[in-house]
Amino acid sequence: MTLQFHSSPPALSRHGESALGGALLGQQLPVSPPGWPLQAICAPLLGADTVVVQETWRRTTPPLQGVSEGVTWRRSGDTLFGVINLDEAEFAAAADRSPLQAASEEAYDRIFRLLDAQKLPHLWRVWNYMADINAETHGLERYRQFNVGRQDAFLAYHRGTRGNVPAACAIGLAGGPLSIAFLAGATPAVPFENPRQVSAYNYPAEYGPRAPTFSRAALVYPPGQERLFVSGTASIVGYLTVHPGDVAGQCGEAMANVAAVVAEVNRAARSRPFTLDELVYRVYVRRAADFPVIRDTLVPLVGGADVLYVQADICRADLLLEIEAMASHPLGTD
Ligand code: 3EB
Repeated sequence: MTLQFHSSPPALSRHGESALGGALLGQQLPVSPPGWPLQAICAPLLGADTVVVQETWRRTTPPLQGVSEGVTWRRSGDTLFGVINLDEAEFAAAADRSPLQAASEEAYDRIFRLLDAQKLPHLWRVWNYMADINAETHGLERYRQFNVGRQDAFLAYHRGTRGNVPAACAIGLAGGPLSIAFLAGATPAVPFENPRQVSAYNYPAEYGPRAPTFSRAALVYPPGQERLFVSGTASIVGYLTVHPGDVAGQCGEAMANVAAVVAEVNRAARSRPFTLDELVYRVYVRRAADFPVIRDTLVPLVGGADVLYVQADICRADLLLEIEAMASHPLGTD
């Protein structure tokens, strides 16, 4: 598995031959070849080509692949990448459960059943996208509905909901299905928290009836690699949003959080320390007009790093951006 970055225009059939899976971002997305788990993230790109494949998870052995309960997946050795898209319209609202909550729980239930069947219990990294993430329906913001459904699935499948939880992001798009991509393996991910922030799974109830189920970062160990995932990271200190309305302030604070969690990771990294200029970043920008300020704030902090800017909504209405990142180091097998 290696990381391929910013291939454009994407030649999907060529990628598909050697890929475990990937993510395709942009507004007019081509149809992906069948059997290839490719998460389509339909959103405007800022300052980049109209469509990119940001990451292709390469496989080293012929893939096992399938579609299980709507989860499209490929597996190479003990690493599995999958994507599930669910249309909320197919989920009836109940008095105590919105369609998004029901769809979120169902999506994670199906993912956990697949991982149980594949005997790959460890969820490493999850990418969650949903429409209208800040809209309030059924008396609750939709992101919070998602958090209830997600946590119920973790509980139903006897997975911990604090501490040992995957790295993740949860992002709002203009429309489309609930879309969840994930990477899983046979070895546990090593989770990390940020000393500047309250763990998301310990957020107080004012942020929703159920806390979000994710860790701030994770180290995972596919064969011959030490791979770092930094979860979606925003301008939150403790559990409070800081610099409301100040996009440059939020950008600096979010990067301070990325730096703090990477410093935590580096206390445990087995390969060598991860540096901020070697990470591959995806930055979600709520208002397209803020892109130049965000880019000008970020570039001095990340040096020559690869950064993809995507217009999307963040899971708190007062957050103007969110930054996620990843990197991979070779690791001798000892
Ligand atoms: C935060 O720190 C910002 O619900 O999976 C970041 C990463 C955020 C992941 C998730 C949410 C999630 O709370 C939001």
